Amino acid sequence: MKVQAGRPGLNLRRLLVVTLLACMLANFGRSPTVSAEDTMQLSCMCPMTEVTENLLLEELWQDLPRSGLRYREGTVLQTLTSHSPINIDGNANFSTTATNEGWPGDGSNSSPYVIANYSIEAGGVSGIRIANVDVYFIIENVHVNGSTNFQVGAFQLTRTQNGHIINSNSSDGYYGIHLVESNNNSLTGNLVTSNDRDGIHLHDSSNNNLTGNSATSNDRDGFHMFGSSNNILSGNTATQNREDGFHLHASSNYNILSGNTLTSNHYGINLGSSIKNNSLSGNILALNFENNALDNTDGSNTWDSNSYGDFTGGTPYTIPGTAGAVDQNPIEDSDGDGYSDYDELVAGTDPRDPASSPRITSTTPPPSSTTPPPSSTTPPHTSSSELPSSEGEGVFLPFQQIFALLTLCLISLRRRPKNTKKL
Ligand SMILES: [Ca+2]
Ligand SMILES: [Ca+2]
Repeated sequence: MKVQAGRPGLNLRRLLVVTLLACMLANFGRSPTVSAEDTMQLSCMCPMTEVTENLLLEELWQDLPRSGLRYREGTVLQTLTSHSPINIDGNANFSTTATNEGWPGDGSNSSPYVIANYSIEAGGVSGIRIANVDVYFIIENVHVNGSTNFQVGAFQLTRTQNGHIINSNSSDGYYGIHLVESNNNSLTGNLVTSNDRDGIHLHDSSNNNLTGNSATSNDRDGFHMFGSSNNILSGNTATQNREDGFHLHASSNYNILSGNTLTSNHYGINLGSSIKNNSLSGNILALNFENNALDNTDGSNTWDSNSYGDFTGGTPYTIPGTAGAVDQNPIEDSDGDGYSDYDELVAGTDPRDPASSPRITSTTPPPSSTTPPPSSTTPPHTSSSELPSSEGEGVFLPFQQIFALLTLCLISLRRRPKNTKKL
């Protein structure tokens, strides 16, 4: 009777089989590396499957409500949908339009209508025109181009209040944002650029709040106020506008202009003859072509603690113009990093951020001396198909190599004589 006792190859074979199974399981479920070209081919072969960035954004958006983030924060992830120009006249028309369009909200203070994530080629007229409305509404992440008709605003509010225009853009129109006889509105974080007239124009409009808007390369003023009073403009930027950064005239009174940065315009701030009792403080006015500030009023406006690029130090700064206004506390270095606002603007650093400074730029060693260049640790990403499929997931042998290794082992074992013994 032969009894197999102690087949040394058996345990090794079992070990190899287990190893093979483990490797197969380790590979199971791994996503293969897919290049951009592969993705395009997949899209072509499977027209019902959208392998696009939009899909990824939509998936992120779906997660936002569960994460508790607010809708307003979530909309930045949305891609824009092409839409025709929108024209609303009156509260009833707003309600009907909101229903037809599927816009959220009911027009109340707690639940404003929301018009969001549109791209509008205006073809001359306003991208969004809202008139004779006092319901609450938000316009957010809307981009308008080409509102070129006479006195048209890409975003036009006429005799309207309680509106909030947020993070929206307008370009290549007549006005970027135009408020006419419209009070108690807010404009926040908008970009208006390359318009034929002013970036933002307030006409007989009061008690509005303009914060963090940017007006760039417009053919007239960055911000223009005509007969508009009691508005607050803070943290806005106007640069490279053909005329003024801020231009107030025609009895625009009691406005508060603070913490704005106005550079590379014709005038930084220009106060016309009939302007009274405005407060101007903490503004940075530099590199403007004609004057950083101009005051031709009766002298009732308050200039205090502004930064003037042409200030030479030593004495209070006298505002150019017939008013003879004086800033007793001119600021040279707004962020206290040791470099004047003027020098920072010339150097391209942020005059309001102490972490952004010519000193930091000049003394910080270049990244190559302290940090290995990316090419030494990470292969250049010239193509996603060049990425290792195991990137970031530890050691991962290709399946072909594992299979070849196991095959060699099994062949060598089959050639070994079996160990048997007789009882
Ligand atoms: Ca500084
Ligand atoms: Ca700085």
